[in-house]
Amino acid sequence: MNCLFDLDGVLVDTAKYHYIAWRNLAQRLGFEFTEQDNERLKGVSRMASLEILLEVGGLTGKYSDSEKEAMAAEKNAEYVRLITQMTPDEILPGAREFLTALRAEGIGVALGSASKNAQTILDRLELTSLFDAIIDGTKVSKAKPDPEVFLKGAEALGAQPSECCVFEDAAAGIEAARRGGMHCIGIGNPQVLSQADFCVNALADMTVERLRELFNK
Ligand code: B16
Ligand code: MG
Repeated sequence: MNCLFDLDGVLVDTAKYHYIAWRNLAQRLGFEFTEQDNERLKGVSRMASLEILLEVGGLTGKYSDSEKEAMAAEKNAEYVRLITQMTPDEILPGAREFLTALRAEGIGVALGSASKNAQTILDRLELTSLFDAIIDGTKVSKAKPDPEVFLKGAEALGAQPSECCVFEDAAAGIEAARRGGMHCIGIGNPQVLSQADFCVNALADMTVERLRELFNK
């Protein structure tokens, strides 16, 4: 048995930092970007996020590729400034305890995140040593709901997809797990994450026993 974890929304809430940096970019471009708009960016890659932001501002098609690269770089520079201030206090409830329990049982643990900043975040949270493999936005070419990130995670753990369980907070991530042939546990609203095997509010509600039940059913 092996576990694959999404990062933002599962182990830590980085969405609030993405929001600050995207909102400030929108402000410089002359429009307002709300927290509700930001919901659409969860689990979405950086460049796809920029396209959504430009759509919100009615600016789709107004900029060249190099101008968009520059905007994304500007946003990322601010985001990186924010996440380098993070501390282990920001780990979401139960995450460290669950990862530690999995390792104690010899269960493989990998990260499957869209973020190109995942390594910085895990280091800031002092979680890196709890992972056997880290697959992030620097190692994949296809964004969720494509299963690439999770298939690479399974491969790095030396496991078949059917021997893996994905923990995800975004519908696109659940779909990626399903398309990869994996079990999947949703973190959050069961109505939004209806394709998951089951949902919990947070990793604090997970135990190794509950995971074993899922695999034995
Ligand atoms: P970066 P996840 C995702 O992380 C975030 O949910 C999403 O909002 C962000 O745009 C994406 O990472 C890319 O992040 O700009 O740092 O490469 O949920 O897949 O862990
Ligand atoms: Mg996420």
